[in-house]
Amino acid sequence: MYKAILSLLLTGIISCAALGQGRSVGRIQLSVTEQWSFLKMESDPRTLEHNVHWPVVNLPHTWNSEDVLDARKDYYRGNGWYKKQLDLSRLKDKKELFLQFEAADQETEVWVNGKKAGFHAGGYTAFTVRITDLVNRNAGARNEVVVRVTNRFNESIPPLTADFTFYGGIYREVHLVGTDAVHVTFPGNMEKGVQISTPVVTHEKAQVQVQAELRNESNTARQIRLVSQLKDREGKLVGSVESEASADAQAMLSVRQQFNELQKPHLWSPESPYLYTVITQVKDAVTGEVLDRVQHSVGLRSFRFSADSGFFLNGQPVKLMGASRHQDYKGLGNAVPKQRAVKDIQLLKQMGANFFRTAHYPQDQAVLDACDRLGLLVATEIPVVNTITETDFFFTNCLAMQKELVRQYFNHPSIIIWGYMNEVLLRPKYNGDKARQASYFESVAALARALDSLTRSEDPSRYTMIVNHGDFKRYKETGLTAIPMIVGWNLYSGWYGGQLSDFGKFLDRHHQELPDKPMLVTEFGADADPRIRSRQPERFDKSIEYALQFNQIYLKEIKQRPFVAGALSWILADFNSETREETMPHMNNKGLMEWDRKPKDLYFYYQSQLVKHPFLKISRDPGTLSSDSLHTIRVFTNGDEVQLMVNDRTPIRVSATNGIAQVRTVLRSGWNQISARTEQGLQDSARIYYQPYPDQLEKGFKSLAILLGAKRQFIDSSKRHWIEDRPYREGSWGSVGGQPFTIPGSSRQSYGTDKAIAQTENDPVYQTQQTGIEAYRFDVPPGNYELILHFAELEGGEVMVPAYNLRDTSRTEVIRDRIFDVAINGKTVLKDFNIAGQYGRAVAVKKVFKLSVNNTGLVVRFTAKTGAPVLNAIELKPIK
Ligand code: GCB
Repeated sequence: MYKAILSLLLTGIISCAALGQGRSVGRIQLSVTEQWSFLKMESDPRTLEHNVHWPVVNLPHTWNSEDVLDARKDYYRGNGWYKKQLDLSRLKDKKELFLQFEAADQETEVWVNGKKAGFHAGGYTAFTVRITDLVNRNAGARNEVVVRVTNRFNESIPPLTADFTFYGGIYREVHLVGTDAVHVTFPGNMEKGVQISTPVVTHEKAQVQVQAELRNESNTARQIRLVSQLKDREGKLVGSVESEASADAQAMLSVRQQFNELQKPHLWSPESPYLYTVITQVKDAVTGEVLDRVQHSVGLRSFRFSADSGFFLNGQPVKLMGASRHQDYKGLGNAVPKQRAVKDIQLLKQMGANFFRTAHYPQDQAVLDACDRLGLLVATEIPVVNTITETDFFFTNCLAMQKELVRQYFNHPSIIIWGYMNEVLLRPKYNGDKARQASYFESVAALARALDSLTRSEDPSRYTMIVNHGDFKRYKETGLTAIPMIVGWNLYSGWYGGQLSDFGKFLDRHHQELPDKPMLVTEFGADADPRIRSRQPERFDKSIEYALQFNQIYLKEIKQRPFVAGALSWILADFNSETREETMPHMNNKGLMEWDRKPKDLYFYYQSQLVKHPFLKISRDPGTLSSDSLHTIRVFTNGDEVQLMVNDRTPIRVSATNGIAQVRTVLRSGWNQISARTEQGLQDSARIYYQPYPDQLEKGFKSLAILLGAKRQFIDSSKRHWIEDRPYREGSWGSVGGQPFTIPGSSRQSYGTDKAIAQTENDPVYQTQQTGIEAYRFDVPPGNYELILHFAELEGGEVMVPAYNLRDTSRTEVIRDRIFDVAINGKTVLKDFNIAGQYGRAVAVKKVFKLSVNNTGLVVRFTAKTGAPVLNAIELKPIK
């Protein structure tokens, strides 16, 4: 048999743990990821009269990796067609043939040789189609598979709306599988495969059970022997069990087995993710031939949640701390190779996390395998997000999806929670009709009850969860806090609304009003655009400084409360959400890392809070600039104090508060050498480039780039650092008159707009503005200068606010005429300037002037004709 395995590997036959199936020998599994022909078109290309060229693509594939970033307010949601000739030569001896799709988003129809082979609804779980009777096995015969995938909106399939992008395509792998007529079933909506349970796990002993579901596709009954072996990590046999059964013709068969109790088992935990292996072989009872063989990892652990004292693993209290992950990646969309996906789990583990949420949908099996292997506890879920459709079709699809989730991921020891709803009362329908709304709420509760009881009956060993947004009363009244075993809360006090101090109060309210319900903080986070920095951080400014403050307060409150079983930062990495605007259009940038997984300071902050070993890291970020030489240096550490050395000066001691040792110290212009060390001898060093901006514009000053109406700074795509404006002071520079632009009626952000700005990749340059400005003055020495004025009309028109914006609704801004003149040193350079009239609204407009200035300094004057003059940003630099 070993020889057989070896030759299978040598001939390139892939046997991997796809679909939670484990490795297989009796069956053959071939990867079908290369050289598919693909067409993105609505109509069926097979009905076209003329020939069309089908470009070639490899899987994983999505057709949306680029259009989700373009300036258009949508992305292609329609049909994509894939076709391929199947090579069956290696499967000649196999009676049964299947195509396995690990996932395709979101409705998939499969034809083989022109005949319909199957259909699947839902973009995140796997499905298998039987093609045995559709293929032609004659030598040289062509077997063509055609797949239609569509990601169009379908009110019967969740997710309906959400703060992420519904990329279309076959974005995970596809396999061709050949089996004997008697085989283990494929876990899905209808079948269960092999399920391993561990009903008893203590430090003293463990019980391991196997429940195998088989199918006999042949017309004759077969006598089979099911042989299961339990091996330890070293491959040593520690348990074995055999059963005989008769498999009726064309029927399913279920066999339950139990190994002898294991004594003193190795338990699985994040610190010690010890995995046993269960190998299940289906043999012909008469000949002994192996008909099928599947293999699964098994982790032995016991766990429970308590409403008072949190989570316990193997009898010990463990605070569950980690992050959620969306599956997309810069440049790839959701079509992410397995290795890349697994890297995320390694990064999470290196962050010190022990907990992970596959928000908001089932993720690649390779990701869950990595959690098993590396030691992360997991909450997984189906994508019922924001809203539901009150139809049988929708309910049926939700239930089928949940069944697929539980059955396909059943054997992962890392999984402890099955979720099934996220913020489903976020923007409840029928706000104007309370009676209708009450019946909608009843439908939501009915769906929740159905999903909950299905989940409990499919898997009594794990917990169920509903995840809510911060409207405590609404979820309680609707009954959604009573239905699941755990309530998850997504809390953004001090971000979308309210104060940072409301967060702790909310946690206490849960404990008081729902004293029997275990709880998790399933989301918390603040936008963190690494290009935005602030010396006066505030809510919704998108600065790293505010996000750090936000996370410091949240983590402190979470740690203080034992009844909070755990918490998940939103989110491990930035992700695409096509409908978003703001400083980074189309992106949700609450990530601890950027979209390409470059860590932000937030990631290092989490390391300081979560890793168990001594930790020290100097922030490499350029931070904010100032006009004096004082710069803030930030060091992340789990020690109490660091010794900081700047450019060979005498080291200074800086104490760390809540994970951060921070000091304002003098830096020189240009490169600075910083090193830090802890008492235990841990060291880090960094080179930081620092360039204070000039207060007085003396001869030889380099340049100034200033954002008006802003309390934040911005580093643009060419690494230019824009600073915040200030009122003019004699002998210096600054604006005269006016006030910062604010969104009419917005309580969320105190300056600037949330609209994306067209014709620029540097939106923040244009998103703030001084309205009613009278002049801008630079007291420059005589010479030649380049002056650039940046404008954008920020006011007016329809603003669609996506659903994630919890409290804000879409708004219509008044359209007002705005016409003004601009003069530089008395000379009119823009006459009757009408930004919206000439360029449109929310469009970047740049005006460049070359000037010669004598000893009068430089004055840009704005004269209103209609409405108030505005200026968004200004740049000045001396030229030859
Ligand atoms: C939420 C949602 C999540 C969003 C997040 C946000 O509550 O569950 O899908 O992405 O807030 O960033 O607004």
